[in-house]
Amino acid sequence: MSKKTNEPILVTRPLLPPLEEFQEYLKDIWASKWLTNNGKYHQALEKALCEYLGVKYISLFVNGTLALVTALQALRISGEVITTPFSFVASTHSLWWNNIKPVFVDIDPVSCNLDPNKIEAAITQHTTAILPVHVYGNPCDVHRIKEIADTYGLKVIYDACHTFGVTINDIPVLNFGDLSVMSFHATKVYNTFEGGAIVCHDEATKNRIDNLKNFGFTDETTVVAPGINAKMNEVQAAMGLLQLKYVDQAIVKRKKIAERYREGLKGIAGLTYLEDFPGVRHCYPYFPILIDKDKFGKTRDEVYEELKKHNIFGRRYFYPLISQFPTYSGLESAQPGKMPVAEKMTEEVICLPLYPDLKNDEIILIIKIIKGLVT
Ligand code: T4K
Repeated sequence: MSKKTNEPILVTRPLLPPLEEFQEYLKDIWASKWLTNNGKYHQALEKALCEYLGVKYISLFVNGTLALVTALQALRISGEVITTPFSFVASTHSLWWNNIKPVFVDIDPVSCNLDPNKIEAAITQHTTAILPVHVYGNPCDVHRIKEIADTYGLKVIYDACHTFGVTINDIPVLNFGDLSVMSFHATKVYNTFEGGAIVCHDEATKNRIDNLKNFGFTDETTVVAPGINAKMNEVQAAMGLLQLKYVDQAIVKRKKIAERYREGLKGIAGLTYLEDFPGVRHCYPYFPILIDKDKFGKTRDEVYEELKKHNIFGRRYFYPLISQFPTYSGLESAQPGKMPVAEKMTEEVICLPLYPDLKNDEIILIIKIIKGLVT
């Protein structure tokens, strides 16, 4: 038990295709001298992703954060936006960059996603949109959120940065909401080193998004909006094309690891984890566990530190809550006690290592260390 593993076991490691296969793409990019600005690999990846993901339109981005910022611009969102505090900070930073006031609403204890039952109470005359996050790739209650949005005339932009290929009853989760934003960061199930995308459902919106990510240009001399430079380059796009060959088997491996964790950690008092949702095809980006200190006998941080002693680095995604960062903690919706579920969860969560190459004996060791803490 006190044995240290040689290499650190990190919360995640990137999916990497065989280098030789990637070098072929690089040679071609070098020969073509076409490095970015809607090159052939960019175009090919948009097409390939539309097919793979089952969506109509996709616009590639240099990362997920700029895709979020641009998605809000594309729909001209302003005023107040209802969002979750339990996510990576970029979800809310995208509002800040658009001068929009975030209004935080508590999460559901089972899904960890924005609780639809608490959204309506937060709607004011200034509310223009809802920005929910499919946290850990688990779909939000998309039908209920649509009902609320339709009733109050609000837009819905999903932060789908954790979902890749996720479906609800065979319907791609990306097809819900007005827009969905993806991240292809190195730490994600599918990566293009850094990268991101916006999924939309009509050509006019796709064109607007494409203009906005290219300085607002519509042709060589016409600028229709104060756009930004958020284009994905050809090296990223080539990586994306190659990754599509390997992502399915990576998800299968992730699923097996999640199943092994569930099997090994079941029945421990004070330790819970999320189960698969009925009818959902998951992508298993993270394996969060929740530690109830009273029932487990140790705090989440004690579990985190014990793993660290063994060279195992879980991560407290998502601690602190976004609403607890100084940029947002002064907001009325961020005040302590307003979001009891999220406030509890952020103190209890730790994501265990999960990536396709994680070895079985490493999983066994992690489970053993956690079980060794049970008093
Ligand atoms: N919305 C949501 C819900 C998100 O989760 C994210 C990003 C975004 C929006 C924004 O999308 P992007 O603009 O990032 O495309 C990481 C990622 O940087 C971030 O993309 C991700 N969410 C977030 C949940 O995790 P950190 O600060 O935890 O990264 P870091 O550098 O500590 O890496 C995590 C682990 O991965 C470490 O143990 C090391 C390992 N790692 C990392 C990198 C970069 C590798 O093994 N290789 C690598 O290349 O944020």
